[in-house]
Amino acid sequence: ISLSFHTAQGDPELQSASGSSKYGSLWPLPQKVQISDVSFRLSVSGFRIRDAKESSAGPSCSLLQNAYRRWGFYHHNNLSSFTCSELLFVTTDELTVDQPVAVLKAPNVWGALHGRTFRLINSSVISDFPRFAHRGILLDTSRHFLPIKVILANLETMAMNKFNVFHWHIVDDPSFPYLSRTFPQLSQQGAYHPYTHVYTPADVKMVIEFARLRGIRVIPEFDTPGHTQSWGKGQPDLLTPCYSGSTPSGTFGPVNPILNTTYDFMKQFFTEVSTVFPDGYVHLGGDEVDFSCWKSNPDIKKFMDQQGFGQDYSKLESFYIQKLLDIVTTTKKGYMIWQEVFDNGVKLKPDTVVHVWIGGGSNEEMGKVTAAGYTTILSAPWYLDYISTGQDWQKYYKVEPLSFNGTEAQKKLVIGGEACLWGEYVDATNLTPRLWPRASAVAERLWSSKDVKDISDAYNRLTVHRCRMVQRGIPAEPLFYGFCPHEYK
Ligand code: CP6
Repeated sequence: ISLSFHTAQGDPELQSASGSSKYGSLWPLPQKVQISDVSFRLSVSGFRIRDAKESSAGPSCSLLQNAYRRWGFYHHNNLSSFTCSELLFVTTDELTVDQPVAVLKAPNVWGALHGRTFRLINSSVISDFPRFAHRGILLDTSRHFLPIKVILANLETMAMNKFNVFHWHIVDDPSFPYLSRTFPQLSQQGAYHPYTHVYTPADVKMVIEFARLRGIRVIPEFDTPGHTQSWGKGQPDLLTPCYSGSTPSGTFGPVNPILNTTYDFMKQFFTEVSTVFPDGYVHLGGDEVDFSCWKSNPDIKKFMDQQGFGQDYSKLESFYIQKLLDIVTTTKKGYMIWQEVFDNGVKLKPDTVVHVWIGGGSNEEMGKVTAAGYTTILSAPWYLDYISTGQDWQKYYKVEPLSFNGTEAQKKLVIGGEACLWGEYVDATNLTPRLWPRASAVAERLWSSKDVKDISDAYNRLTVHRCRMVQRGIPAEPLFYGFCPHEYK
């Protein structure tokens, strides 16, 4: 895929209003940037984008035509509806600004989408590709319902930062906003409101398509057997009844792992999920299972004895997860799971992605998971719901995902990471400024080369990148005192 950007030559007066980085406002920094002294003027009227003659997808690819429109470029409208639906996310981009045209080459449409990065002030050659293939943001729509508008605005901002995975932690203890066609009573009973605080099939479709047009995958998480209080409201007998002494206390614990009806339900539910969400992976959770309710229940005790699990409730947890994994495998999906599932020794498919969330940046768990041969993604140092005063983006920025002890082969198994914005203290009013530009620090860590780590250069570029987000209508918070150029234009 190859396209060109027309510019006009000349005008040394026109300088970028950026800070002092020689890379201007480039974010995340491309793998390789060569900037020469020859400069061009950006002429608004003369600015055109067109697909190169040799382009294999451009003119016939509505995905790219839509991108040009979003980017505000003049382009020849092409009414062809051919969709370029390759499912390919590892990209190599190459961009050359050489005299009045800039040429962008990418091996597939997703690369071309990320290839908007360019610098036309000086003649330049940019060649670019991501360091890690999985660059995600987790949003939690259970603790607080997030209106579709907020989710879409976030996807737009993710694209500006070259994130390519939206991890949708869609349901959890407090509410169940996913409207299931098969089990509508789950959201009817479990959502904060059965009509206003739900994601209908049409909503979900819209999110997925909006994301796809920006090269972003949507991976839903349906976390079980813990974090499922809201499921119990619309699905009686799904959760374990807790006991106080010899009588049920009226409260419920994790999913009940000893009933056949549980697995019948999961089979139907995940079959639906596999058709609603087209991505090859689904996140199955498996984190933070509280054993106290299981321990109180006499039927569970009996089952533990029968199975020979003794007092080891993590064996019961693994028993459940194993059956769930087998069910999900029949839906032809791969799965991601939180690290506890691996820690408990559950037998996983070789392509399982283990999601590491406990510990810090230099993470022993990453060593263990990769030594066992599994692919992994890192979130432990990137819990963006945790706030403190000052420039905490720098802490996220300084993380080196491959700093654990391990072989080269192990390091290859680290496919990326995710910034998590858990929803306890976040709703539509504060999500965007809390996430951006702090998540941009994670974006550069996951995209750019390992040795891009000059904090003051990053500060200069990120300050301008943040102004660009604000200018585009994203209320991203400031890094420090100062102002944006657009404030006085
Ligand atoms: N919800 C779910 C959460 C958390 C997890 N899972 C969580 C745990 C500890 C912290 C932040 C978030 N709120 N479902 C753990 C993956 Cl510090």
